[in-house]
Amino acid sequence: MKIPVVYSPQHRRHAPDEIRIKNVFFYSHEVPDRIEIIRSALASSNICKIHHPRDFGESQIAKVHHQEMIRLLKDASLAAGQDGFADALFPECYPIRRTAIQNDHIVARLGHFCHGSDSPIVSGTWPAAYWSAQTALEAAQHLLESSKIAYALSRPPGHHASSDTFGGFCYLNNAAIAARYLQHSAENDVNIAILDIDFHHGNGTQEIFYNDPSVLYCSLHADPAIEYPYFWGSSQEEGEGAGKGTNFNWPLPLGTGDDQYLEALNEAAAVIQQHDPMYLIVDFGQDIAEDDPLGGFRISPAGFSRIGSVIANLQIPTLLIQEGGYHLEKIGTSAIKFLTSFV
Ligand code: OKP
Ligand code: ZN
Repeated sequence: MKIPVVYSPQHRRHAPDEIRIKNVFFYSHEVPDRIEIIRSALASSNICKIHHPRDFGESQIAKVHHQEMIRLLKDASLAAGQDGFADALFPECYPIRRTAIQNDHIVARLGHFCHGSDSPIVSGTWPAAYWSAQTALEAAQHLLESSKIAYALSRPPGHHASSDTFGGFCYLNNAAIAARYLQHSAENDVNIAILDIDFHHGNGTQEIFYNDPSVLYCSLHADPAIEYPYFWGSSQEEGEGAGKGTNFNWPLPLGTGDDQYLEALNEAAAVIQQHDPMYLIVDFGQDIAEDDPLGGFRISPAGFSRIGSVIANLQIPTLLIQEGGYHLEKIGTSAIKFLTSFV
């Protein structure tokens, strides 16, 4: 059985120019080549079969994201490059205390819904983000049709986007959208676990499920004391209200290698087993690899195989969703090493 991999060429429409001032990068590395490279590596590996996503509709996105943020993402994409607007739109003023004052100006709404300076909106951003979410939904559909694993080549990534904020290269939270779809497609809302192994903490996903005991969130990532997203990801963040005890963070030091990573991963695997989920969503970021330009861990190719086998051994139907991973010479091999344990 070949592993179903879902891919849409629509991601290429989100291709902002690199934006930097001297050596300060605002937008870089999150480029269309990433997905094309992974896809061609998987296609030639012989262990995967590529599928294109169906359109599951905007209603699936609206189960996670506020209507006003969706409207802004669409309007900003339409405005980019038109009527005196720049090709790449950024907020100019952030009402960080979330004033109730309404202002329908696009630049005002950008500030209202954006949490970072690294996420330009170009004319293709909405369609790319829309199809990135549909890609995750199509892969989820494969699990519902009893695949044991499916891999969504979603781009742009999603785990930094919350229900009403975008940032960190992320516009729509693909994992959260897929989680809600899987939950609602089952007879009773079933338990889901999300394991986020991207180098960065998935603040958006954490926030979406923070009060929700039915979706466990476990994340291994660089210590936010010294890395993006800086304000979220400490081990004290355990969930709130009914969701207390269903959020787990493993902040790890820069330089973390295979053995140290596997120790934390085994702890996360035990937590997941206890939650007894019907589906497991893995937010997969190859930016944990050694020498990733935006990372700082040192996971080797063999490490990716070991990570894959810990997760495969859980024997839970697994939806793999692409997040980060920026070392263009390594992301293909890292994905294949990871997947080999599932064949
Ligand atoms: C997205 B994902 C570069 C600024 C980039 C955001 C990093 C987002 C990573 N100096 N800041 O989790 O891989
Ligand atoms: Zn990342």
